[in-house]
Amino acid sequence: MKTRDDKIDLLRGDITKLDVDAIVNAANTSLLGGGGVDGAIHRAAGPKLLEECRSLGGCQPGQAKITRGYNLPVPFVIHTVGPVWSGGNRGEAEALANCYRNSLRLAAEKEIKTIAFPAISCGAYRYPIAEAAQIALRTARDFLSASDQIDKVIFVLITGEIFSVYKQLLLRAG
Ligand code: AR6
Repeated sequence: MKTRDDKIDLLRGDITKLDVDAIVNAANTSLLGGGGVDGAIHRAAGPKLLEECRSLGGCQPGQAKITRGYNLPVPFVIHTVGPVWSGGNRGEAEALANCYRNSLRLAAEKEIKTIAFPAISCGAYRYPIAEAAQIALRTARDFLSASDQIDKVIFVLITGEIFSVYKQLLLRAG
């Protein structure tokens, strides 16, 4: 039987190159594109992604919405909006956990089996990496323990620094 950690993988690289059922975008509340991983996803998906995003009416921090993947290798993109870090006393941890939880719930609803996440909020939104990585891993583990709907969660980290933080946390008994 697979344990929940057999279902979690780490990968160093560019999430737009991944061939899974869905990749998650670290978007902003407008869902109309931006820099970082959001910019990379929109560039790789092409203009039809923006067109579909326009119809979604934005997204609040912690929520998740789904679109098709267009020119990306994936059939689906799940767009979520992380919290902007502002010291840690403004509900940032709960909002970040909600991003992972609601993305996984939405994926399960759509019968998505493999899903890849970037390090949500760890770029322009300045969330401290170690804390954000802990929330990402804990929320994925909790979800995978409670449900069999998702086969694989891949955390795709573009920088070596963030990759190492995740790796150390994953190696530690959860
Ligand atoms: N693949 C994987 N990870 C990536 C990629 C990529 N191609 N490109 C960047 N990262 P950020 P946020 C990493 O800033 O902090 C946007 O403008 C990056 O190194 O993309 O949630 C949105 O429109 C970092 O570790 O997202 C919002 O306005 C992580 O992805 C705002 O930025 C997240 O960094 C969201 O900020």
